[in-house]
Amino acid sequence: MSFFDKIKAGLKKTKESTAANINAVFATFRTVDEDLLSDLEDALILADIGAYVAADAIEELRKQSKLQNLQTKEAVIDCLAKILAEKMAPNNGLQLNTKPSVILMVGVNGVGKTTSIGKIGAKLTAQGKKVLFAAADTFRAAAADQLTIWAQRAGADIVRHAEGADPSAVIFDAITAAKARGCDVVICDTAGRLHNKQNLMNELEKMRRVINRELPEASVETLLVLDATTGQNAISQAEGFNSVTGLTGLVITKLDGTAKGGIAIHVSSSMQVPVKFIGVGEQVDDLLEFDALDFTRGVL
Ligand SMILES: Nc1nc2c(ncn2[C@@H]2O[C@H](COP(=O)(O)OP(=O)(O)OP(=O)(O)O)[C@@H](O)[C@H]2O)c(=O)[nH]1
Ligand SMILES: [Mg+2]
Repeated sequence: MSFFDKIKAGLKKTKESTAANINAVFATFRTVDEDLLSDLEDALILADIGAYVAADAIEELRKQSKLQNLQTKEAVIDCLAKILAEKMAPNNGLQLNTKPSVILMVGVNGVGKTTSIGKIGAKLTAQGKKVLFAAADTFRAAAADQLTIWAQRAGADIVRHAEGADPSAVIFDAITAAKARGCDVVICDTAGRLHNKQNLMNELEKMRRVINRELPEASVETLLVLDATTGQNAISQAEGFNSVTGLTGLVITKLDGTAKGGIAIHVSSSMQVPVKFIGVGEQVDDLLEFDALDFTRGVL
């Protein structure tokens, strides 16, 4: 499957549902008027783009439709796709400029952290990078086993400790090993945690401190993994994790399983954190580098 076919297939449910709503809006289209704008706004909100973001986008569309004298359905939709894409934080790609660099994956339980690490690791090793996984989800033994399988699949090394070990100690050892072995990137898996559980968030802060202490000059990407099927709760997850670890990017997973893909637009534009990847399936190559305009066109 080509890249664009994958985006299209991954967004199939969102597209079908949103496109049906938008087609209904345009069923009696003659000109861009207040009724049309208001119905479009409703369609955006139904796709989980969020009320504020939708209202801003429609306001901008009102202006642009006059300036550009938009006459056709296609022109209106294309203009709206561009407006929404521009509202999102621009994707600057993974910033991994030091050797080693670090990627810290965080998020609530079951969102796809470990799977996304496997997929990102495979992308990096395919680029010729030496990658090491740190199994800092020590909460359950199966977590490190799962990451070990992904390490084999991705051609990455792994550092793991026994179940129940201090996750910060795993990260410390992984960084030490990465320095000794000349690795390019350390990717740290962490246990799923709720953003409002203070003790677990403190543990995460400690991991972040160890990285800063051991690699003060290093590029560090802190990526929040969000499950697209969870809807509006993604916003409070993003705010909670951002206040503790400072997010540099988002990975939106399970887009293949939801009609609410607009949540990616909502979180990225309201928090001004870029979406770096989207997950559209369970296989190793089901992770796509994010392109805002392809995405908003796919949604609409
Ligand atoms: N359909 C689909 N499934 C996904 C995607 N990403 C992850 N999954 C599935 O989601 C489930 C949970 O994935 P994990 O990677 O274990 O999630 P996690 O965040 O590491 O979970 P915890 O460590 O328990 O917090 C697995 O069955 C994955 O195969 C995706 O993009 N699409
Ligand atoms: Mg996991």
